[in-house]
Parts: sequence; structure tokens; C-alpha cells
Amino acid sequence: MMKLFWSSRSPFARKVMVLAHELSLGDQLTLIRVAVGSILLDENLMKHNPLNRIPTLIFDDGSALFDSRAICDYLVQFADTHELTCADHASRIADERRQSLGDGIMEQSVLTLGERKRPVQQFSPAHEAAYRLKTARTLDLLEGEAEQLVALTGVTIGSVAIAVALSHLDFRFNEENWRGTRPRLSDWHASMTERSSMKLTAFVEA
Ligand SMILES: N[C@@H](CCC(=O)N[C@@H](CS)C(=O)NCC(=O)O)C(=O)O
Repeated sequence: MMKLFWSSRSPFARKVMVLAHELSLGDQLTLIRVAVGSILLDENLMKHNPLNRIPTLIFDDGSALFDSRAICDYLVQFADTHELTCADHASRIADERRQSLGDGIMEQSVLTLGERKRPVQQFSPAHEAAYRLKTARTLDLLEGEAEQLVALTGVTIGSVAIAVALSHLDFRFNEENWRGTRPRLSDWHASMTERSSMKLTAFVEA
């Protein structure tokens, strides 16, 4: 049984859990809930991952694997399935790029939330604006590529990353109404949220 340092608020942790459910590995992971942030440190987590980051996966022998991308790659290997493996080199690279775009949106979201938590004298409107602009541009790019997402046969790590990043925008940035100018991406996301892997891992403020 593997353990996963996790939070029901973390998009990166949810990406790992959605993939785990897609691979029928959900019950192989025992979740250890932890509350962390860039200045909210958890000594127990840091014993395993000095970077204080979730998700962090702990194996039976006590060794740790961290960064959601590394954990996702490991889970696909562990599941020993070809279902989520891309057929050829070009589609694999395309999916790595999708994962980077999804992770990138999550990173901008985490940075924005951190910026907004700063004391008012330290808050930087320029940083906040840049984080939101990068997010908007990435969403515009994905809207332009929505047909490629729709055309994917089955889920991939990249499509999971994008779907979770969009659900995290709904959770934390609902007022931005990302769907407003992105109808195709919105339709694709709606179909992803029907999957049981997404339903079983909903964000919860806890
Ligand atoms: N690149 C990392 C990012 C993970 C990340 O930023 N996690 C946040 C929570 S969503 C975290 O652990 N923050 C605590 C910290 O940075 O100290 C990944 O893909 O796992």
C-alpha cells in the first residue's frame, strides 16, 4: 500500500488521484491529509520531501517520489497498462505539452492565491495581473486546440492535467468566468467532469 501526502484543495494532488482512479489504482493509495503553502511548512512531510510539496508519494520501504509529473509517470508504469500510453513518439510529446499547459495553469493559480494571501503592503498587483494574463493566454490557446482534446481516444495524463486545472479555476477563480469566451473548451471540460475519476476527487475546502 502506497501513501500519498495530499490535500482536497491541491490541484496537483487531484491530478494524481484522477489518474490513479483512471488506472484503477485509487484503492492502492492511503491519503495523508496535510495543509501546506509556500510559508506553511509541515515537518512530517519535509522529512520525506524537503521541498514541503504535495503530492508526495511514499513507498512501503519509506522512500519518496514527488512532483506530480513523476508520480503520474510512475503510476502508469505501475499499472502496467497501455491504455494511457500514447501510441507513438509524436503523440507522446503532444501529451507532455498538454500536461505542461495544464500544470502551468495550476502553477499560475497557486502563485495568484499565494500573492493574494500576502499582507496588503507586500501584495503586488503587477504580479497578480501577470499570473492572470498568462492563465488567460493559455486558456485561449487551449480553446483554439479544443478539437484535438475532443479527438483524443480515452484520457491521457495531459488531458487529466488540463481538466483538473480547469476545475481548479471553477473552485478558486469562478468570478473570472473562463468559459465565457471559450465554449469548445468548456464543452470538452463538461464531458471530462462526467467521469467517475473526476467525481470521486472533487475539490473540498477542508
Ligand atoms: N510541480 C509540483 C507543484 C506542487 C505544488 O506546488 N504543490 C503545492 C500545493 S498545490 C504545495 O505543495 N505547496 C507548498 C509549498 O510550495 O511549500 C507538482 O507538480 O507536484
